[in-house]
Amino acid sequence: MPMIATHPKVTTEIREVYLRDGVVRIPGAVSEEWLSLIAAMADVELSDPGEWVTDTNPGAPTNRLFTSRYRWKTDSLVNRYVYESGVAHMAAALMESATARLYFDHLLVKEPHTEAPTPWHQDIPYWPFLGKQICSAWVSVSELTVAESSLEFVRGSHDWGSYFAPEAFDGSKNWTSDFEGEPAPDVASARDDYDIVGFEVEPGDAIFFSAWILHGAPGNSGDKRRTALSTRWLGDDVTWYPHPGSDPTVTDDDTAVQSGEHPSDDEHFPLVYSV
Ligand SMILES: O=C(O)CCC(=O)C(=O)O
Repeated sequence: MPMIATHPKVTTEIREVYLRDGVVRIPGAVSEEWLSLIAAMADVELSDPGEWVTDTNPGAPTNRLFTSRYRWKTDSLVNRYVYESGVAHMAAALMESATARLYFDHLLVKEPHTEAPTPWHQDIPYWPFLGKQICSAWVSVSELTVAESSLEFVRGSHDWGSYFAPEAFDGSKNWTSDFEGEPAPDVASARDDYDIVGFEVEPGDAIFFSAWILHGAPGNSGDKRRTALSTRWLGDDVTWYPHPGSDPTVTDDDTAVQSGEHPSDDEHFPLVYSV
């Protein structure tokens, strides 16, 4: 039996739910001290955005989804969060992995009264990896209902064996003209046909979910900003798979890792947790 990570917050029941449904909420996963630091970091990032940003309505106080990625190398708070918050360790334990490497950090701010939903999608086709042990840890800094844009999932869809073509979050057809995968199903128009689970969250709860699960979020109908910090984790079985339509932030030009190999590249995908 290979060694796998264990963590006190990842009980057998929680791990089984994650493996069966593709998603699980861990209450109080991240301690309170991080939350105000993340909220303050988001304020700074909104006024002085980093390199990998999407923004549906720059400067606006409503109707705006702002995202910023790959800041663990340049933002000391994000770097400390990656290494010290404990989410890498929990991700490894949930995935039944001995290790967790960081793929990227992702700040996702949805301003109050933002109508546009986050479209239903799978993460894996956007990413230059294959493997089952790959997940996100999405942490909200505030209390949220689904109507305030917490996340929803199609339970069990991580096991469908599907690979859906990436689409841009701003509603344009695809985020590149070149992509792999079949069109994603229109879950929003046929919700009753799917086993949808949504999560209300308290500050510091983490929603861990497989990169293979279909998920989305409604707009933010509430009066407060929705700030979430998601980190993306690679476990033992993950292999490098750059392909048409995959995330251009780290490509074959940046790494010596060859297709089909585990991404043992500490410069780009640092080993954050190991048993
Ligand atoms: O925060 C959101 O609205 C979307 C999050 C998401 O789709 C993801 O983290 O993969």
